[in-house]
Order: sequence, then C-alpha cells, then structure tokens
Amino acid sequence: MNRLYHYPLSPFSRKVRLCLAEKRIEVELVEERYWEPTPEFLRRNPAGKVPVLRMGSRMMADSGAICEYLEETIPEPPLMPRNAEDRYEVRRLIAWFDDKFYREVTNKLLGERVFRKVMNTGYPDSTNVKAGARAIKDHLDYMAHLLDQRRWLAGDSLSLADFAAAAHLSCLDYISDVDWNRSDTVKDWYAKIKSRPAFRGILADNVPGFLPPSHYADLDF
Ligand SMILES: N[C@@H](CCC(=O)N[C@@H](CS)C(=O)NCC(=O)O)C(=O)O
Repeated sequence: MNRLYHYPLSPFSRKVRLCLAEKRIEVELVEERYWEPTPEFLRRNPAGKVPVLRMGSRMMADSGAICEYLEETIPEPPLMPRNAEDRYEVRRLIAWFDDKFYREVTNKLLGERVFRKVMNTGYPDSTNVKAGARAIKDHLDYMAHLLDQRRWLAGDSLSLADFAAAAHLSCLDYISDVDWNRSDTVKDWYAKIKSRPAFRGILADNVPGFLPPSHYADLDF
C-alpha cells in the first residue's frame, strides 16, 4: 500500500493529497509531527519536512517534485497543460502560492494561530497575524484578477496551480481566516474545486484542539 506521511494542516501535504486523489491513487495517510522528528522520519526525508510519499519501494519528498513525478507516471487525468507556455504559467503560480503566499500569509496566520500551540512555542505574535491578515486581501484580489480572465487559475483547465492555491486556502479556511465575501469570483472558484471528489478527504480532516467552522466542509458555504 502506498503511504503518505503528512500533517493535516500542511498545505504542501494537502497539495499532494489532492493530486493523488484526483488521479485516484490510493494511499494510507500517516500523520507526522515533523517538529518532533524521529530518526525514522529523518531517514525517510533528511530535510525533515512533510510530505513524504512512499510508493512501492520508492521514498519521495518535496511536494513539487512528487506532484511532477505523479503527473509524469500517471498522466490521467492531466494536471499539467500540453504546451510549454501553459506549463510555465502553472509552474509560476505554484511558486507564487508555495513560496510567496506561504511566506506572507500561511506561515503568518497558521504558523501563529495553530503551530505555536501544537509545537508549544508560546502565544501568537499579533504583528505576524496582522501582517498575514493584511496580505491575504491582496492575494485574493490577485486571484480574482486572474479568474476574471480564465476558468481556472492558470488557464482554462484545472491544474496543479489550482491545487496549490486550494491547499493553502483550505488550511486557512479551517481556522476561519479567509474572507469569502471579498470576491465572488474567488468564492465560485473555491466552491467548484471544493466540490470535487478529490477534496473530500481534506474536508473531513480534524485536528484535535482546533474545531473547523461549520462552513469549512459545507459545499454550499
Ligand atoms: N518545499 C517543501 C516544503 C515542505 C514544508 O516546508 N513542509 C513543512 C510543513 S507545512 C515542514 O515540514 N516544515 C518543517 C521544517 O521546515 O523543518 C515541499 O514542497 O514539500
């Protein structure tokens, strides 16, 4: 059985879960408290990060590398476009969310509100929380700008860029940190992606000590 070592509120783990589910690859999920790394965990991934995917005898780390591997080995349904220009745009947006959005928003909001508590590293830093809450507005506006011209974030087909964005936003939605009233366009996009069967597992996540809001799993939020 394939196995994904993950943490439920890790956006990088969620991106891989969405990719696996969309391609109908079954995996057993194993929760990894990566901030308390065991020797076995570090043997699986010397970088000490989740996600890590075990497929057959192969152990794979880094969500970007894993998703591209899955795309190359299990091409259906496709999550990358056919031509180079369109693939460039998907990769640009994955980097946007996994680098810029993560640094400016996810890490500031989720990092302070959730991970400080689970890692036992003190109280949330309100300067970081305020900065994250300010930055997410610009990101939602940028998404609205893209979605005004395209059906999906990187073009007219669903792609890994949508999964990267949805992975971050779903983690933040779990702690009620997304203002869905800011843009109908972004809300419609999220409703569309949220209703995919691949999203079911993520909507069923439960992190002890953090109860998601009622709209979190509601497809008609
Ligand atoms: N580039 C990596 C980033 C993974 C990552 O940063 N994961 C976080 C959890 S969301 C982690 O394991 N952090 C532990 C650390 O940085 O030591 C990927 O895409 O998989």
